[in-house]
Amino acid sequence: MKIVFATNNAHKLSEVQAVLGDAFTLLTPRDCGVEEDIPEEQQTLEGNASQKSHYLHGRTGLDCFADDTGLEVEALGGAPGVHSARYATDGHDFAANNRLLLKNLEGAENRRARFRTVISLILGGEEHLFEGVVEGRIIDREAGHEGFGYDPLFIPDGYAKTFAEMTTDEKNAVSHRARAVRKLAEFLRSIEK
Ligand code: ITT
Repeated sequence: MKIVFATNNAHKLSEVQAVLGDAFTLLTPRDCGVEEDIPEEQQTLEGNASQKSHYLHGRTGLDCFADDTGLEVEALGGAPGVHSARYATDGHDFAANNRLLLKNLEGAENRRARFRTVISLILGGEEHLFEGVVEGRIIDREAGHEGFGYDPLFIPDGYAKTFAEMTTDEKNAVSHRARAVRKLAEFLRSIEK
């Protein structure tokens, strides 16, 4: 099955392709002639995922899905949350975001955090939402070079290493995104029958 993934994030693309396997061919916005940034201006993950999938569907008329993800830190009242990409700066500056997160958690005893992914799928003009969550904690210095974003600071519950110290397959065994994508895949397989 061919489906468009409304993302400009190459890390997300490879994680999602690894979960979906060969039965699904993912097309990027660029593959469909969409070169511009896809807008995400809402105040919730659900709103942003929905805005991105609707935008791409509007531009191409194709079935597509989008992922919006946030890191929700308990001691910071759920921040950076929907603002995860632009926590420290206007751009996607992962290093600056991680520095700011560590600064804001200095001295905090409660390091609990969760990643939450919301996927919006537009299929035959109708929208379907899927969610994936992983609970864990934020450590006090970066560890590992795999993955992206906040991965060097996040250890999922039941593990002794960060997402950035894991292979893609190890991260996909427990991650927020993989959990949401497995729900998406199950839904797509069920309607193909
Ligand atoms: P698209 O909107 O093009 O899909 P994006 O990078 O803008 O890509 P999001 O708005 O969903 O995606 O992501 C917000 C930020 O959250 C992202 O820039 C990373 O800093 C962080 N993030 C998302 N998923 C992550 C993951 O699996 N591990 C670590 N950080 C992640």
